[in-house]
Amino acid sequence: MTEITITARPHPVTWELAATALLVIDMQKDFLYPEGYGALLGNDTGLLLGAVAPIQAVLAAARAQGMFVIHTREGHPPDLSDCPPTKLTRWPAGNRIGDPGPMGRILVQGEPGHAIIDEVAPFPGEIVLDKPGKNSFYRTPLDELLRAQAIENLLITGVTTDVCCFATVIAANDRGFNALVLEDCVASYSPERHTASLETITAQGGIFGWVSDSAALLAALHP
Ligand code: TIU
Repeated sequence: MTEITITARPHPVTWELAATALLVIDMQKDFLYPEGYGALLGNDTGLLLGAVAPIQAVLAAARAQGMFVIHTREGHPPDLSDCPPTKLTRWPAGNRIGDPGPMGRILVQGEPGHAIIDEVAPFPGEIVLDKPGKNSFYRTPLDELLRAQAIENLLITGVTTDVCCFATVIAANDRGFNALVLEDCVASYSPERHTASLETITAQGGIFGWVSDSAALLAALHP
């Protein structure tokens, strides 16, 4: 048994390494490249690119430790059968999930834009979960997979801070998992919402979880 202590706010955590998993959320071309879903929603995708190198460093460290690593991808099958009408019709026709774009159909599984960017591509054997919603537990086997590995603690990385990462932290908290967000390994289309989400997570003594960064995790893994 190996415990690690990670400097974090509102206070440090000491976690069993074998009970800690790394979640890499939705690092897909559709969110990070200027021709995909994120851009179609009116966002500057360049704001997300700063998270790539820190995630690479954390992935390398986690893999070296044999940590349980799970990647997620937001998207829908080609028939959009699991896409709620509310998610489909909230934006004007031509700017919708399933519409054709430069990277294929927007947010559709198997299309080029749906793929995880090469820089943080899953290794063979790592789990990749397709999810139709923002929260990574919704209509995925994530809960069962974590419990099967006796995972209690989640390190949260990926995009975007205030949407899929935030939704996943809130869901993890209700399901009895600890969640710690590595703030340089998550990014938002809005620096203000990034900061506000992290502030909400750590408020009230850590009401939803903790916030730390990649340097603190690497220091904890290699004291
Ligand atoms: N729009 C936005 O910020 N994010 C999403 O729609 N999905 C994820 O965060 N993955």
